[in-house]
Amino acid sequence: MEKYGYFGLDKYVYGMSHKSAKSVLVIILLSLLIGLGITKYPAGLEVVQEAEDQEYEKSATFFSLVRNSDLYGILKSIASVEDRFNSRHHYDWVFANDKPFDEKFVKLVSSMCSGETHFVLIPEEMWSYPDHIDQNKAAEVREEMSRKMIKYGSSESYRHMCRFNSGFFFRLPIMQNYKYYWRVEPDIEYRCDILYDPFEFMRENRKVYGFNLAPLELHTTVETLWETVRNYTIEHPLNVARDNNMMFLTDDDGESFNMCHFWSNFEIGDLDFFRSPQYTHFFEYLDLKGGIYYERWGDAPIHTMAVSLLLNKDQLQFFPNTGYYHNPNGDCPRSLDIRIQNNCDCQPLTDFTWDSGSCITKFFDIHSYQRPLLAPKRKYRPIHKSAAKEQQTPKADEIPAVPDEVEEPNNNVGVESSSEGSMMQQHEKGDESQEKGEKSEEMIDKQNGQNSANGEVKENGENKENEGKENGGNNANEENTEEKEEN
Ligand SMILES: Nc1nc2c(ncn2[C@@H]2O[C@H](COP(=O)(O)OP(=O)(O)OP(=O)(O)O)[C@@H](O)[C@H]2O)c(=O)[nH]1
Ligand SMILES: *[C@@H]1O[C@H](CO)[C@@H](O)[C@H](O)[C@H]1NC(C)=O
Ligand SMILES: [Mg+2]
Repeated sequence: MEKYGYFGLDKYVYGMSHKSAKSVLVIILLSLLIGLGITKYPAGLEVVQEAEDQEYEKSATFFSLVRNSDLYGILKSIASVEDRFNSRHHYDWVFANDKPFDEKFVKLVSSMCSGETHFVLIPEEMWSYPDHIDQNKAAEVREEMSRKMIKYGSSESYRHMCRFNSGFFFRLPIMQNYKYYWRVEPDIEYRCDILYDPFEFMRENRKVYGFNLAPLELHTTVETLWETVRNYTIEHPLNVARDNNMMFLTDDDGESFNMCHFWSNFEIGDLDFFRSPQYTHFFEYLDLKGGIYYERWGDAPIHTMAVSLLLNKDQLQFFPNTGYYHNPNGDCPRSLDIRIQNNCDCQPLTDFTWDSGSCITKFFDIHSYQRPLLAPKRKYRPIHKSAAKEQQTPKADEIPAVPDEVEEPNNNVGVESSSEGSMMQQHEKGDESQEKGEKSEEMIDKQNGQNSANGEVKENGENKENEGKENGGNNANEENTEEKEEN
């Protein structure tokens, strides 16, 4: 099985220059084969793979839902995506808006994309109340949530946005041309090179949903979502995958939602799944219950619950080490080797992946993946329940005493290469016993030879972090102040 990330890099780095030469060969061979009337190519013939790749490249696209006012934010995101990945691949980019894009937007944006661009207007039925929603009740809810100062609680358009992202973006006519999408929001950043092709990885490994960060949702926005989804699984048990990822969503065997969700501002997904009868059925059930408007169910928890229940858990893929950043959370490889390998310009102390407010530990635990060596070894703790307790005893993430130099190279958990030969090695036993040998981020910081000021920033961030446990990443940690100012 082919390894991705650290070991597989040469294929992606050094293989590029041969590509055009190969294409010529493919065309010649294909014409020969077609000329000979051979329709089925012999297995193992390299050109067959290459031909498939070319066809496949056309069937993936970046996707951004944006307003005209998001112009400069999305330009920044595009510049980063192109710089770190797409300038080598030229994938298409679809931009969708509930209002017509203006000329300046189209000009500036299309000139920055290296692939084909499409600017589409969202049909009204995909961006409005469904008939069954009582709009007066929805307005009352918005007022009440506004009084409670719940983020976006007062916004009507935010709810249309959540509904569109939950149930409709994959139904846009333009999206029918594609099998995979990669979602990009304004003002995001990739602070590392992405040296392999995640789309290609998704296809080759039959992955359906790729994610990156997994913070905790604001519980005030999803009061009845779990009960609704649980009812769905009871009423439609055949729709639930047998080897699902449900344990990611609950710490008490299904009784309650633990607020863990894949942060949907980054996602790489298989559109055919979202267009499938299973997902459609699931979405329509939730849509009918009205929680998108009567509460503020986000597309992130909706997608997360869908992919965690309707799919087998090996159809989900964690994509770390991209240096992805969406305020206030980011991924930054803690390993110096990986940062050098991927040309990262992120500050490892800003990494949220292994933070105590992150659910990646939980994901690794239930998948029995071994954590990267520099990740904390402590057990996943159900934070949402003990949030009050934790507030009194803020605790920095522990980091094991492993200097970068001795790190195993395949710790670059770019992606697992297969469910058997996983790059995420088997999960180590005895997490707790290792806690004593762990050290603070300040110490790791010193090992990496960085200045001590960064350690202080992290400490402040850690103290604050406990207040914002169930924040969906909304309460910025102080460590992110820098990035905020950059935006
Ligand atoms: N066309 C359009 N796009 C929207 C609208 N509201 C939000 N979006 C887009 O929907 C996505 C999510 O909206 P955001 O405002 O980023 O919401 P969020 O990520 O939950 O919160 P922050 O990024 O912290 O503000 C982004 O790509 C936005 O550009 C809208 O009214 N119209
Ligand atoms: C779940 O189903 C039960 C039993 O039918 C019902 O009483 C309850 O209201 C449902 N919950 C939600 C949130 O729809
Ligand atoms: Mg956003």
